[in-house]
Amino acid sequence: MAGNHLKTIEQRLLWLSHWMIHNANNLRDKADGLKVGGHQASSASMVSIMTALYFSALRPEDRVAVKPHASPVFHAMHYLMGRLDRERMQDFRGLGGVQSYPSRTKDIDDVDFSTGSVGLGVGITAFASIVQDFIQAKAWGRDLALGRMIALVGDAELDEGNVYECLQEGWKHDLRNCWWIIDYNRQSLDGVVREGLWQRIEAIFQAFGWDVVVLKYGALQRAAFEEPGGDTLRDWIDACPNQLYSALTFQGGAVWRKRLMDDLGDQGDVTALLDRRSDDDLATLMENLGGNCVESLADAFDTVDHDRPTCFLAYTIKGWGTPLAGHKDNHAGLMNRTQMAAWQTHMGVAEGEEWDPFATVSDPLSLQSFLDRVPFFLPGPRRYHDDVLTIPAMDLPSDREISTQMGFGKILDDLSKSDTDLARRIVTTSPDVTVSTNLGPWVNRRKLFGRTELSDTFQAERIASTQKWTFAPDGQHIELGIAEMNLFLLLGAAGLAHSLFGKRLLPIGTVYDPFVVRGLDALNYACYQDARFMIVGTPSGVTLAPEGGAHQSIGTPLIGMSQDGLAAFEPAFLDELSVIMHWAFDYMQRDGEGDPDERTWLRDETGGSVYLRLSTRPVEQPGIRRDDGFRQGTIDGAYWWREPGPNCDLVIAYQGAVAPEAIAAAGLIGQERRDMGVLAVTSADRLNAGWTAAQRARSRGNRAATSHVEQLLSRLPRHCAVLTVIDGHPATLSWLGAVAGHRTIPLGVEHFGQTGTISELYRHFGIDRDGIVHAARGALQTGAEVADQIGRFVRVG
Ligand SMILES: Cc1ncc(C[n+]2csc(CCOP(=O)(O)OP(=O)(O)O)c2C)c(N)n1
Ligand SMILES: [Mg+2]
Repeated sequence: MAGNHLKTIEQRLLWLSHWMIHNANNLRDKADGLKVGGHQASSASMVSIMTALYFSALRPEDRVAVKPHASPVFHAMHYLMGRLDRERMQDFRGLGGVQSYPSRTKDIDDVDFSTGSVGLGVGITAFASIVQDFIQAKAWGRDLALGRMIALVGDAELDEGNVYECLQEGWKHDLRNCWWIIDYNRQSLDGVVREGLWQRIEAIFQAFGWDVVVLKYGALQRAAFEEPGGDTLRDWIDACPNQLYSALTFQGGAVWRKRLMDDLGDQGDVTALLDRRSDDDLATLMENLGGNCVESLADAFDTVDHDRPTCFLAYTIKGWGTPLAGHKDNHAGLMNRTQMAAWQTHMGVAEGEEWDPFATVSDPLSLQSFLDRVPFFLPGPRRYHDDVLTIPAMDLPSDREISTQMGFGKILDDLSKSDTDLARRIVTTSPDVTVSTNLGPWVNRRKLFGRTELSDTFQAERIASTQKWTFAPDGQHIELGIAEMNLFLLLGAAGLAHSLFGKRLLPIGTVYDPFVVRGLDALNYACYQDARFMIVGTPSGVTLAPEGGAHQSIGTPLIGMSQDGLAAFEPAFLDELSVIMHWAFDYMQRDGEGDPDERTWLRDETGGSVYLRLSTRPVEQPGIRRDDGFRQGTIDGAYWWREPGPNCDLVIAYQGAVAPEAIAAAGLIGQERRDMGVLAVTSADRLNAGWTAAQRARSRGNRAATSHVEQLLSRLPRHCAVLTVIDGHPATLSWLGAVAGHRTIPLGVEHFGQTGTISELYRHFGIDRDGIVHAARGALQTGAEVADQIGRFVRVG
């Protein structure tokens, strides 16, 4: 009975997913005449797998990353369950409609992981499982019911390197409760995959300790193999090249028969086996691969009675059950109107009933009562919450001279000594740069996470070392290998813990700043899913000096500015860093449910993740400032280090580790120009975001909206020049002049890779104090000339 329902659901999902794509491309008004797209063939390939999974195997604690281009099936499923309205279905890929690829933030149905960039959805499931283990091993997390973290994977998706990076990391962490179900349709976007890929897949997964379950034949095929001549048919199928199998599938029953008769027809039993079937039945038989057979799939899922990571290699046909089946060009292919009309008849859907979830269902009441009892859907949407943690005051180290990286380590070390909820919920991680990014003291106290205890042999052997490397279930640092993709996938998973598992974590990752780029797409997806974490890029810029030109970061401040969902800071002093970290722990916990775009003109209320770009350069500290103006300015992105006077004709605006240069240069110039100002920028990102947001708000009628940077700069005289300086790309700050119309001289770094001492490199790039003074004098001179010219022009005029 359940089997019948599964078959009915599978056919309903096949129809609805294809109809929503057809509607969007052929029936709905298309304002700009562009193709809408949607992947009918990729969806068809997955309907059986998703039916067996969601309607039979899954339990509410399980989580699934759905292959991006199976999004129509995913939404059709929620529509069938009555959890998605028809309007949104009709608006597939439209503004406010269901998304092209499942999205946690933009879709309203119960998406567990946003996918779209292939490979990332696969990887995050492994890290979600590790996070789940991390939580359950803690006193505060014991009540968590462990679920399976499941990825639905396209076979070509396995070309993405991050998949293998994550396999290796999973093996190190004793990964469990993780299933990857490969839609082995042997087609990618462009063509047909190489022969024998399955052997490579099997070997690789087994090498990393995974069980591999191959689902090659469906129930019909297995039954046929039992008939006389069945062995021969199976051998033929096994030997058939992927391309040929696809081509024959596309051509249908008569061509299948001819080819099989040509190859095997002189063998009496096989001929009889084929003769017992009509062309249509023969096509159905040949297309009845394991991954297109709900019955076989449901059985296979049901048989797993352990928590070992498991890879299901499910043979499927791309475009299964449709006229697109098997064609090598079907990835972006869509049924045309004529094909759709014929297919509608074939599917038995009456005209006018295309959107009816239960069209063609012979016993709707029985199906409804089955759907009402599907375990996975029973509890409703699974978006959880957890209490907001109180943030204790943070003590500041009193060093007279210290770098921001060192200060970060000390602040964390202080937290590690405290017995607070906040400290208990912090999880740190780093791609093999734990010690060199100053996480060491934290790890010494809070230990590494491992499901089983593992003591530090060096300690046991009494060999002197500053670092204790002890693993324990209550450990709070997750050790990662070098792969930066894994870092951001883990931060993504841990940063969603409150929503996925109802247990809040405050994840902090450290990485060498240039290698943010190495994990950028995973960072983007972590933010896109509204995961909450702190990422610390350190050391950064050319300031890391002799440590290596090849480790310099130039563009990361611009990444910090342009990355949605990430507030980027680059403090220079420790009191700034402490204010920012305190604020960040709160910002990371703000309620961001729904789409942050939609709710407010300043993202502040919705919260997000935080990026700190730090440095190893020891900087003399100004003493600890505690006044509200300083605090608020630091968080909003800037404050006056030196207030400009009424006749100010020069402002030096700096961000980050170049602070001593900017301040010293101002000291030199300021002797002649008492009114000059120095703007300490802690976050070009927040300054800029406030500026554009205020403009949008004003254009929407909120005339009072004004931003922090506008308030800071609008008081400067019109002729004042703004010199900006940063150890990073000058574009980060060069826009400051546009805020209130001031001429700007942007200094920074535009070339990569030269080693040297800090002073050599700063001089080389003109961001040392002399370089700043020189550029400022030039600007002032030009400024005077310009003013003079304007004056003359005015006089002449
Ligand atoms: C990182 C990334 N690169 C490229 C694409 C474009 N793209 C979308 S689907 C696809 C091919 C996927 O083939 P497969 O995984 O086998 O899925 P199938 O459609 O066959 O089920 C490609 C290249 C993408 N979505 N993400
Ligand atoms: Mg494929």
